[in-house]
Amino acid sequence: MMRTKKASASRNAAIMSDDEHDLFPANLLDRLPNQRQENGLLVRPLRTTDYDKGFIQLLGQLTDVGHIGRDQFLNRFHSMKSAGGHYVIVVEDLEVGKVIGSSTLVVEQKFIHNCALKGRLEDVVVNTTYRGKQLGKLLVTTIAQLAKRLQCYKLSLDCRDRLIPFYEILGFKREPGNANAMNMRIEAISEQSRL
Ligand code: 16G
Repeated sequence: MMRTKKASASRNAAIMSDDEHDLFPANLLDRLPNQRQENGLLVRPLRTTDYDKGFIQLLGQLTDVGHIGRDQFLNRFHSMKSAGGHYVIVVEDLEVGKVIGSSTLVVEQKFIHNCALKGRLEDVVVNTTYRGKQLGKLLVTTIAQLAKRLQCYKLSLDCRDRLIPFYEILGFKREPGNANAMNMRIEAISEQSRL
């Protein structure tokens, strides 16, 4: 089933209730070259109601998520929204009303490169039962196009070694002499001191 983008956008606006909010303006995703709204799949910003559409469970397929209650989810959502620079996108299977894929663009403000913006691709995940449908590619290319639209000067990521070929095909490069991601794992902090 193919819909026009305009019809689909207004349809989605129409079904949003008063307490339903997008993390960022949905029109930032309009007319991206790769934007796809077909086969009952919709790419859109994360919404407050995605807690009930399996968003947290989906992230659990990427890494440890912990037990996140609705209030915790909504607090983090609103804190990201007011901070700005956080663009979490999801793919919803409209037929079943579930979020089945997600990826995030975090935009960092820099002084270097003439006060440039740098994008980081984070938390790319596709529900295991939907793999093999090029949804990972769709999520990554949508973020790359959004980073371009927001005028980031580069987009970086870190990933499991086995995924390097996947990201290379999508245009990421291990730059000679500049291809190391390093981590310092920090011990758990108490609930009170967490932001
Ligand atoms: C991967 C993800 C990163 C995520 C991390 C979680 C991409 C491109 N990379 O590196 O965004 O935060 O896994 O792993 O999606 P962790 O729980 O070990 O930090």
